[in-house]
Amino acid sequence: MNKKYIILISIIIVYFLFFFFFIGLGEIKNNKREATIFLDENTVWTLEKNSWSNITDEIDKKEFNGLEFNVFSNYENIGKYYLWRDEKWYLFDKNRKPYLYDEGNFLAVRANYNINVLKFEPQEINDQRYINTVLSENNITDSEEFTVSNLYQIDFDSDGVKENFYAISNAFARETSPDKVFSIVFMEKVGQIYYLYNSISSNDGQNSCKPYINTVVDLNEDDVYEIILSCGYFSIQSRHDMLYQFKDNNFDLILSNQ
Ligand SMILES: [Ca+2]
Ligand SMILES: [Ca+2]
Repeated sequence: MNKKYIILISIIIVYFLFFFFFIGLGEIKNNKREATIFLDENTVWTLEKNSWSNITDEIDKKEFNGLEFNVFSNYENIGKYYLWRDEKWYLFDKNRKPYLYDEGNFLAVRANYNINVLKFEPQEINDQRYINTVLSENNITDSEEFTVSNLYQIDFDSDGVKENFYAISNAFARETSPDKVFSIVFMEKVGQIYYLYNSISSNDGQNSCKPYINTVVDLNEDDVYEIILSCGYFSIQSRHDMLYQFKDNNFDLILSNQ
C-alpha cells in the first residue's frame, strides 16, 4: 500500500480514537456525579445517573437527616452543617449547636464533586431598550405598571464579560388593571435576546407570579453556570423554582418543583 494512504488511514484512526476517548470520558464523568440541593424550605432536587429529580415526599426528605451539607446564606458560603428534618429544616454544626439561618436565601448542597455558586445582586433597570423590544415582541401594550423590574449582571458563562439578565412583570398590579399579566425573564448578550421564562395570560387578579433569579450555580463543572429562577405567587400556592441550563444557544428548563 502507498505510504501516503497508510499515513492518512492512521490519522483517521487516531482522530476517531481521540474522539471516542474524550466523549466516553465525559459520559462516564456525567454519570458518576451525585448531588442534592436544597433551596430553603421550598425545594429539594437530587442528581443521579445524569438525571435530576424533584423530591416532595416527607419520608424521602428525612433520608437526608444527619448528613453534612455545604451551606450558603445569601450566596455566601457559611460552612458545613448537618441537616435535620422535623416538618422544617434544622441546621446543626459539628458540636450539635443549632444554626438559625436567614430564610431570605438559603442554599444547601451535598455532592461528590465541586459545586460553585456565584454571588450577584439585583439592580434597577436604567436602560429600557431591551425591555421595550421584548414587550413589543410579545405584543404587550398595557405595561405602565411594573411590579418587578430587575437587572442582574452575571458572567454566567465565565468568559470575563457580564451578561445582562432582566426580570420584568406586572403581576399583582395595584394601581392599574391590565388585561394581560406578564412575567418575563431574559438574558441580553451582545444585543441578542435569550428567553428563560415567558408567561403571559389574561389577568384574573391571582394567576401570575413575580419572577426573580434565585441562585446561580455550576452543577456540572463546565464553568457555565446554571440559573435557578423562582416565581412567587400571591396566594398560599408554593413558590415555583426552575432550573435552567444553557445549551446550544438556548436556556433549557431541565427541572422544576411543580
Ligand atoms: Ca459572560
Ligand atoms: Ca454548568
